[in-house]
Amino acid sequence: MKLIIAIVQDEDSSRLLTGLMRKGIGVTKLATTGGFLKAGNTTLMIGVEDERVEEAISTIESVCKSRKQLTTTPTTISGVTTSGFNAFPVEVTVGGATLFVLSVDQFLKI
Ligand code: 2BA
Repeated sequence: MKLIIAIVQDEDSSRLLTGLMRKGIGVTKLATTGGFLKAGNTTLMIGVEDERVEEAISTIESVCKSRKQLTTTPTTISGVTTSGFNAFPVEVTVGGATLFVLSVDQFLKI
């Protein structure tokens, strides 16, 4: 068995939950925050049998889209780092999904 940890954008999370549940793939949704943008995103914990990992990944691929987002980056003026004030906008491309696929030693329901 594998545990897929999928970090996705909030906009895609509802459709992805529905898509996975329709296929009988169990999933748990967590509200999370990205370290760089410090904005909300969604982390899904998806436990699947080894032979269904590709199916789960292709479901994620079909739903999650990359998007461009504007952020402001701190600037340094005279050695002083500013945040918000004097910051300039920078465009970043947030990926459709960031995935970690881990091997599961034991899967128990008690
Ligand atoms: P954030 O950390 O908020 O990052 C959002 C997007 O900002 C990233 O998209 C990337 O395009 C950009 N970015 C991140 N760090 C950067 C940096 N140091 N310099 C310039 N641009 C940077 P993604 O790479 O698609 O990541 C989307 C979200 O996935 C991340 O949100 C974070 O929550 C998670 N993530 C990405 N890599 C991770 C990792 N190695 N470990 C844990 N979580 C990760």
